[in-house]
Amino acid sequence: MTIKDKDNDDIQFYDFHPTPTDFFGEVLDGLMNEKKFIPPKFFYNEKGSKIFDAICESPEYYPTRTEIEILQNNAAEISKYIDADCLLIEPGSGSSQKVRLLLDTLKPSVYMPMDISKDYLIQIAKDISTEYRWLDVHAACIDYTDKIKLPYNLDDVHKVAFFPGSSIGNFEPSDAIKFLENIADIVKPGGGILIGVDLKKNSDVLNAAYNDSTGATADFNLNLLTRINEELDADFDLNNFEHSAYYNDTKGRVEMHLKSKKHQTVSVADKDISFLENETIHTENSYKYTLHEFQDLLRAAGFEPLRVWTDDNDLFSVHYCNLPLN
Ligand code: AVJ
Repeated sequence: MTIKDKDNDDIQFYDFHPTPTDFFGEVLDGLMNEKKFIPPKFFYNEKGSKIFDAICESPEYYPTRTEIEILQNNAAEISKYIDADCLLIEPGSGSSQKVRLLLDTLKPSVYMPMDISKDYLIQIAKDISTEYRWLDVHAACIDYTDKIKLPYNLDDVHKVAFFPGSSIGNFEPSDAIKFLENIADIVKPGGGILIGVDLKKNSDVLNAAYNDSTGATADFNLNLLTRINEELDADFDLNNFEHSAYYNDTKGRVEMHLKSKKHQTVSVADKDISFLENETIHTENSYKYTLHEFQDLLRAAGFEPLRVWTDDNDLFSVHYCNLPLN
């Protein structure tokens, strides 16, 4: 094995200066909508990200541990579809935990984490670079819901996107296709995507996963109101709202809401927002797919599904697909 002569934590960094999200504007828009909603991306402040980690540890929330098991059990087979020396791109890389399960087996030449939080991205990129001395790490600060661009073009390099965690489930199916088309544009014909997707299953299992016994999911949902109180000068009384999550069978998705326990008025900055008893703020959709439904979605974006791995209980799936050459 050759160890590249790079300094311990050397990385390349590309800043695309993503537009900072307008928390205030988006929250007010959502709360003044006829059907109140707040986009799920706002869950993930520092506290919210910690609570999300607690969700993943809860006995009922199976997706994270199941996907990790699938990646661990099948890393060798996965690597048959992906060239060593590829450029491995991860949109929304966050803590880059799951990619670590693949790096030693996949042996990409470049790992490109992409994230909107610049400081955290650089820290994680440096950690990976220190730990995997043979790997070049090229971090890109970018909003992956915008049009993603690569900082340079490597026409001859096999480009593969890694999108784990069933993050794709947060998109409306039509937006999921647009996102996948954006990925197709980056990886180019011959490139591919390795993507984790939560599966449709008995609704009791789904309902339990989003109403875990430790209360972490409820905390995660309610933390949104704490964050609004702290950052936007609002006065939500957390005792007057409750976590609500259920599988909507017609739509094929788990919905999360914050339900008002009574008729009340809340002020956000200088705006008064009134709630009827049982009125909700819709905070998240988490779409679930059958293997065939998701393969159709991949095909609609131009990908060719080549292989799918699941766990023994068919809870979760990891798909590999490529973008055909013509
Ligand atoms: C990170 C979006 C995949 O939808 O299961 C977990 C977020 N919300 N529990 C999911 C979440 C409530 C999670 N995703």
